[in-house]
Amino acid sequence: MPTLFDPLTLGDLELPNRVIMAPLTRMRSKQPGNIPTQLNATYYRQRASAGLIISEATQISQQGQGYPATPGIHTPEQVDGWQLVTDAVHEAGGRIFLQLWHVGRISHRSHQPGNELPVAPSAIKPSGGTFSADWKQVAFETPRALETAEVSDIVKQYRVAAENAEQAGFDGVEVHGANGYLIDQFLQDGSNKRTDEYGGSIENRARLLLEAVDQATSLWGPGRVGVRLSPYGTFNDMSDSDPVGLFTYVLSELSRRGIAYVHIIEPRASLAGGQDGTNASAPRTAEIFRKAFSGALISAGGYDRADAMRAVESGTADAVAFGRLFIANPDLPERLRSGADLNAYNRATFYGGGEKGYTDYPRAS
Ligand code: 8OZ
Repeated sequence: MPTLFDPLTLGDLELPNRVIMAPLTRMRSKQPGNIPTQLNATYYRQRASAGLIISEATQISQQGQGYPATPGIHTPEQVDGWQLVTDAVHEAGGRIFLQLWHVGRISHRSHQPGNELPVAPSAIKPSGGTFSADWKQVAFETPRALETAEVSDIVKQYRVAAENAEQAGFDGVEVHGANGYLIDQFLQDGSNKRTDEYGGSIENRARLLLEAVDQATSLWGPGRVGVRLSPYGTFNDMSDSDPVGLFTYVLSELSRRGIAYVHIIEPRASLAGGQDGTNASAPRTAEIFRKAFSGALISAGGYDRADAMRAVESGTADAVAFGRLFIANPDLPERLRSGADLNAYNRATFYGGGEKGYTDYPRAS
């Protein structure tokens, strides 16, 4: 079996190692406009030794935004901003995919065009809240259920965003189908009570994800498209009556399409700075879903060095994605390889702000 430090063929890409930088929301884009900057480029450049960088979740439209200062990929200024990032990563010898994101009901009017209600598969209010556009803690409201025709518009948003990602110089795209955002809201029956072709059966609930993926693969080719999923995750008030049936179907359809990888978040992971999301009773999903997908599997969620090495060496995963450890250790692959001490991360600087807690974590040497 290979080790965490061996190369990996991931779709069309050759990765020098299997230490992946997880998508990490940092809320540091330029305002107004949600535009990536030179500071963001510096942050990603520092982490270019990752086998693959997956960008922070990036809204495909204004309607798809749910937190302040997250970057978008739907305006020319954002495409230019991302070009700074991809150039920096490529100059440093790295590879970077853009994560395509629509938050659905995990939003607030202050982020929405015309201050309208957030949209969702069904008018079901999630528990909890988010930050408004001016960084105030606000409760979620009951979202507006999308009309069937509007779902096609959202599929088009994925298409345009995938085109913009190509223009911005990315190496591929990851469709965010995890953590209770729009695609996951469609997938899981706790949040999807629709009676049209996007609700009801597993096939219907998976339709939006697969249509978004088909837009991405028709443009990029399957070898440059990945999908992120979080079976059994409870973050953002998610639930499903049959996670094994649902995700086995989804993974078989993704296998058929021959995409580069799926990226599965272990439900034991604590998300959003540890506020929520730990499902201690859930199974190890990398193990139960490994057989259901024929391409590469990236596993994520609270891995340490020993766990990650074991996951790859035992064949449970082809690669492991690290979030918090990559925030604090720009040279994480080399530190894990050599067994060097790791810098501790500071939760207080995860979201928002500038260089502090972003580009000032030191390298080991
Ligand atoms: C933490 C804070 C805000 C958003 C996810 C995009 O959970 C996120 C996210 C995480 O996938």
